[in-house]
Amino acid sequence: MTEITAPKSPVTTAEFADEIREQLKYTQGVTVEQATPADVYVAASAAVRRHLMDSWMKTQQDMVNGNTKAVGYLSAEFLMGKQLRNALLSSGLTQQFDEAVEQLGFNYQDVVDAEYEPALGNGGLGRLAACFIDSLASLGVPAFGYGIQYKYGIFKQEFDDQGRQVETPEYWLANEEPWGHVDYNRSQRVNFGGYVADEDGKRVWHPAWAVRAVPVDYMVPGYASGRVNTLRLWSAKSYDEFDLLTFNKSDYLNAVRPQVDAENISKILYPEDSTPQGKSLRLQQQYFFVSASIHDAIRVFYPGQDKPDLTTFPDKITFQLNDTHPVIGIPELMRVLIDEYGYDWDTAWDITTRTFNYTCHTLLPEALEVWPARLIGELLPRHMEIIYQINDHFLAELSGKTRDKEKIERMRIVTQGDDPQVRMAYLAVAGGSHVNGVAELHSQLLKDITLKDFSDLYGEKFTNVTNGVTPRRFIKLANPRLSDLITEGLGTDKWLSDLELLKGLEPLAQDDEFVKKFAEVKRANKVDFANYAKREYGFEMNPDTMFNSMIKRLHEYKRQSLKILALIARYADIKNGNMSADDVLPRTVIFGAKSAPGYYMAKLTIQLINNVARVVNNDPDVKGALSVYFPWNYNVRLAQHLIPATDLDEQISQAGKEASGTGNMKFALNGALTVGTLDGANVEIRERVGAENFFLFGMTVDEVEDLYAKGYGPAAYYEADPRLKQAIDMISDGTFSNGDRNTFAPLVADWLTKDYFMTLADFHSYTAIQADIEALYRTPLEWHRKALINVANSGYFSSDRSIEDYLERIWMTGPMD
Ligand code: 26W
Repeated sequence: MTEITAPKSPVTTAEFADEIREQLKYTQGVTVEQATPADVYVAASAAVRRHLMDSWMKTQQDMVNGNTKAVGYLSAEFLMGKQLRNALLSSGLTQQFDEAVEQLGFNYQDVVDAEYEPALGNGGLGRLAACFIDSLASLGVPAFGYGIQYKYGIFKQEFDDQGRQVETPEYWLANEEPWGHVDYNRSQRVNFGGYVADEDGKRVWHPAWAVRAVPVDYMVPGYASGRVNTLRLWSAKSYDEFDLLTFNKSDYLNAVRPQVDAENISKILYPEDSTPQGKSLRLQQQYFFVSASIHDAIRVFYPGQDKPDLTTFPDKITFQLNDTHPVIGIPELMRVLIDEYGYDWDTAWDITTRTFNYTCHTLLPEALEVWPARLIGELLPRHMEIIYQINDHFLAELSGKTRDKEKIERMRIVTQGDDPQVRMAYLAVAGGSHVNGVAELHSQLLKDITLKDFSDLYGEKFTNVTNGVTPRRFIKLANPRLSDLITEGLGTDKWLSDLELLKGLEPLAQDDEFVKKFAEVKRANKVDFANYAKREYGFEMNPDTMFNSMIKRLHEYKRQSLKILALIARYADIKNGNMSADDVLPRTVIFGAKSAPGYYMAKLTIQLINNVARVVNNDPDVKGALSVYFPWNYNVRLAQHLIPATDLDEQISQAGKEASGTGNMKFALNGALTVGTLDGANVEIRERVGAENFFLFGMTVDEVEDLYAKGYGPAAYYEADPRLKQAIDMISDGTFSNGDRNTFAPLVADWLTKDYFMTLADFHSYTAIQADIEALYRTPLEWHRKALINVANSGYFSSDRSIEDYLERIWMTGPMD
């Protein structure tokens, strides 16, 4: 008997079909006959929302009336992915929906496809935030996600006829969006600019302009918890008022400028991940959503109170700072407490430091945001004063802790000199209770290197929470076949809310019949993906080849270049006659990656991949042995299709550079094997699934450090390895650029002279491990056995476990009663 714990359907198919008809008629004003799939999508979404409404309202009431501390997850990005199927899953309406839609005369896939993906994030950090709010709701923890409703999400990626990335705007709100509820009655005023004056012994901020932050509320339904939390994304609106003084001076255009500019604040998501641009608009965005969120939390938790006792604020809510982007919240809460509520400095500081915690998501020093004090001073003059004061207090505190003057200098929150800079990560450590990295190795490196001085003096603040991913979206929704097989194997579907139960599959890895079923699931998923790729991209993929994927942002440290060089070397093996096409294990290599629009090397790498794909796929000599595809516009939807169909996953960053990775977890949970370095969460995945079930290669963090110290010369590797030399030479000689030797010259020059991420040094071990990979793949039963062992041992990488770790180590709260 299989135990089913999934939410039970509240209505029959016929009833749900009636609800859709009602929505179509009374909200949208169309008959079923007139309706398009997009109409049905909107109607069905509205109908599901109604089913969630009671739980949503009750959750909000319980949150305010109960005494369980809430979590406020402050994040500039929430990369949610499509909403409908997830909401159906949580409300137990999946089957009713599928059947009702068919009854109404529609194809359910057309209806689901009508949903536009809200792509309000760049990559890992934004998707993690989305997984975390899913887990918070599923665990019944009272929580708000707070962020920005950007009008334009991450750009849409296309490739031109040269294979170059072209960015086009992603106006996801062009069509009706049934999930967000715009709540004009709960807006907040956010001020900017102006000056600060001394008045009655107090510092008083006189802002120059303001925007109206209007909340757009999204339901975050928990899975089998009966709870529905809120994701509150702020949208910027202008105020209907203008500066009469300026206006009377007959300078109309300047008088209305603030109104015109105001709405720009939430217009666009910055497409940079890792290299902050220090742009004024970005700081405006950060302050905008953080200020609105802090005031919102006070409104929610002290309803109707003019003089709330905010010394209890840290008992009501704990704010998690998702990277440095919301760190301006620290001086903002100080300002609110001191200027708006009259608390003294020490009380305000005590409240503030007990309210905030900070998660760092990077190891790249250039990704830690630093703002010019001049810029903060112009936009937020009162905050800049407070930051200087925090800096002074902090330096005083430090001199009580150490006599090491140089150390104290290094730890300044505001640097000295002509153009002082505010280091947001330092401000976050000083102004919060806890700091965490996102994988064991990353947290260790933060303590040893990036934030060493801080960890020396404030060791107790530092902790680790290894990332995780939601099994609801990334197993159940993305991979229904595997989900059914897991439920069959375990005799229960409880694993969806307790992923460690996957461990129960481990004995089944010794049962050849079960392993064969598991292999059939993979095979069927590959056929599905091939069909999808044909339909969406016009690609012809052969599901009888190994599907080998590398999907992630394009960044030098992630080393897509290592993959492409190895691929070219394999291509050359066949061309040279060193290997016959028949001897090669047939592989389909699939890349998905966006590059920051201004990141020259990354964009050139995209162009190279596309051109290698063009040459390889059109070469009859390698036909059947090797093909390369680069589906454009990689997003959550594509990930959900590709991950379940992948045999081999690439996690090949230079050791010590990838903070965690979360794609690696999604792949392992979907029965792909990983080829990877000892970096980020790869280390923990390998530990759990077993070294014999993971393809490890490359230098370790220590070896990388030693080689840097010794002096790294990439040219020597080029000279020493004829396969590497030939691969690079083929790029130089124009094989992939119609004979043009200049196109990829900057990449080649970089590899041969700098190669900061040591792609060349790891080339040999990376290509050597391919023999093991291919040998194993030639014995399918053994391959799939190992893949199943990966699934069985990856339950730890559920975001439910991550959230439980946050609750216990950082937030000190738990589920509502
Ligand atoms: C423009 C400034 C900036 C700087 C850093 C924008 C975005 C970032 C992010 C921190 C980049 C990011 O997404 N980091 C990724 O976070 C994931 C979730 O913790 C990790 O799994 C990835 O390893 C890390 O690269």
